[in-house]
Amino acid sequence: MLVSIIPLLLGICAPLTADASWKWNMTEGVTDISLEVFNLHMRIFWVCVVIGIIVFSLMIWAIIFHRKSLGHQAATFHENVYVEIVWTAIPFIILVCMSIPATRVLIKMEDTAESDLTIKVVGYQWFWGYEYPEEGLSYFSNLSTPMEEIQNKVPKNEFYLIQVDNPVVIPIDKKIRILTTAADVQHSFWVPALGFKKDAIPGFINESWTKINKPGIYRGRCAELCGFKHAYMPIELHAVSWDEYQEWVKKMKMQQNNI
Ligand SMILES: [Cu+2]
Repeated sequence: MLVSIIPLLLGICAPLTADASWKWNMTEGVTDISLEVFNLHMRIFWVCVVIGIIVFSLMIWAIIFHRKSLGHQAATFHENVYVEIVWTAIPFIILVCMSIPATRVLIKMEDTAESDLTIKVVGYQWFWGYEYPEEGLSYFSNLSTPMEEIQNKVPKNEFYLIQVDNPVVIPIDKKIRILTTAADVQHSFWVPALGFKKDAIPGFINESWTKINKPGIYRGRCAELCGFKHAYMPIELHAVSWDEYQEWVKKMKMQQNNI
């Protein structure tokens, strides 16, 4: 039995190890907040690993060495006040120790004060709208994957279903306040590299912020099932230098004025 299972498991795992881009863990992201979230995740993960090792070791040890067939009898812990205090107090202390750094990061995530720029993100069925109130700029961002690829008439390109016509452009090293809302049903703005996900709800404006450290193209998706083309509204975010951002604003304004 075991002999036949091992090659099967190796077969399943082989493509995962062969693909270097396949990662087991969550992303560290490209902002200070996303790194803090990652570190928090790792710290809590190791707490869980230690608890898991202790609990399962005790359980396996008890199952093997204190089994009924060896003549052992079940212990009577019922209404043992000392044991109940201990197994309530220990998880309580662990949870409090985990919640203090987590709350600190959450409070930091909510602090949108002193931002350099505001971007309003509006979710639509099934595309995104981006508004830059300070720049007087607004536009829509639609999926740009050709229909022929979706209908399997031509081979799919490497950015299949994750490419858009007008990406959202954000300058790096600036604190950007992001206002998220929706025009029809609920959507959710999620770019994993930024380390947060914000619901886009009609009639509500949710606030968040980001400060990207590294230029690059970061991709995300709508993370709230919003209808039959939910998979067709990706987010493509271009993080650029302040000068490149200014250039892009100028270009977009010229395009808008020509229309
Ligand atoms: Cu959606």
